[in-house]
Amino acid sequence: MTGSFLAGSAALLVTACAEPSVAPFAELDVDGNGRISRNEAMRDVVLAGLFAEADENDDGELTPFEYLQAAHRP
Ligand SMILES: [Ca+2]
Ligand SMILES: [Ca+2]
Repeated sequence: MTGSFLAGSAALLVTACAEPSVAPFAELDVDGNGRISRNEAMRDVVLAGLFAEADENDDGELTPFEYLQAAHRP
């Protein structure tokens, strides 16, 4: 929890109007393997910005759970 991180998030929220619209999971999972890789996430500019934060276990892919956490983050 750092001040600079919070300041960055606040700036992002202003830009994203508090409710980021992320493309549907199925649309982003191009190869249909049930996970969104970093390359797949790049198709959605909002998710691309959230990817590092969204990938909670840091394995380079988003599970549906990780995706939902990121997509519905306030
Ligand atoms: Ca995939
Ligand atoms: Ca992950």
